[in-house]
Amino acid sequence: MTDQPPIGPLDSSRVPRFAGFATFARLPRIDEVEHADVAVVGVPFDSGVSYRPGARFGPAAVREASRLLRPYHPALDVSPFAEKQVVDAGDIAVNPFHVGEAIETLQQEAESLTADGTRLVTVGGDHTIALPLLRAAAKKHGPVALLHFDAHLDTWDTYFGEPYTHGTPFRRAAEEGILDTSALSHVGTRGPLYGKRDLEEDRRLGFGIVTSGDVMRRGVDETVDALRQRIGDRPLYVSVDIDVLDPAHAPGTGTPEAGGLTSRELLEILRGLRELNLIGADVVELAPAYDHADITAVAASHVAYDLVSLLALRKGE
Ligand SMILES: [Mn+2]
Repeated sequence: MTDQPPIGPLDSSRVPRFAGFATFARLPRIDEVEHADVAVVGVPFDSGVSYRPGARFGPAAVREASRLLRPYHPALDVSPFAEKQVVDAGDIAVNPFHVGEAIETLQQEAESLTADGTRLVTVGGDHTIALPLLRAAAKKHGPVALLHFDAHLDTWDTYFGEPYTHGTPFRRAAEEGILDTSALSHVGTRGPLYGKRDLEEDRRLGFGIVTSGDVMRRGVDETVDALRQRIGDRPLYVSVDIDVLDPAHAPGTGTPEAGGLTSRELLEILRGLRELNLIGADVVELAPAYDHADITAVAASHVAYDLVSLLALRKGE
């Protein structure tokens, strides 16, 4: 056992981790506390996917896999749940038959959840949800720097003529002026594209690319240094598509690409973001039906835990 006091009513020395309600990391529900500093919230929505569906079951799988998370984060030297009031805010229910309405609902719910200063770590759901989350973040903080971990650019224009899909959120966000175009980075990008123009258009929107191969060649520390320089003290939103990981580390996702990051590399890069001005984050595209032995769900739950821990490290709030 640790020297930390048990957090919340669920002391794992008395109630085993595999028993009880599956809130994220066995945290209290949002309606059980007066105020939340950080809320983990699910968005079970996958009506924007272009290939394998199933990310609507991501939030439930992350909650289940998160039972094993313990309250002290040694690499960041923080007990996030003791440092800040962290809660599970449940799921935001959105219309699975109407992408436009789902986006509107999600934006409103995100705005209301963050109205009192609560920071969100959102668990998707497909990547479509990043657009309304960024809109809500920018309404509060102005245009935000974006660190986007993904195998794909997600700056395509349309699919089948549709502008709101999981492959287009960052094109829309850039067009809407809610991103700080001096600090936009994709990390872990790889795999075939439709053409060279994809890269040219992405660059025109202001994005820099750190490919999965770049991370391997430069290593974590050099990668982190370059990202930190680009981000500075700007308000930062971090969006993690779990397909940034190699399919060996994340088989349970909708559009897998060979040659990705290891879960160790991803977590180490995230830990390198400590003391930046992180204002919100998401982890998306976990599709548990394609998972094996919870590999992807465990990875996603650890990513969410690291994002919560980074938010818990924020001083003076
Ligand atoms: Mn994506």
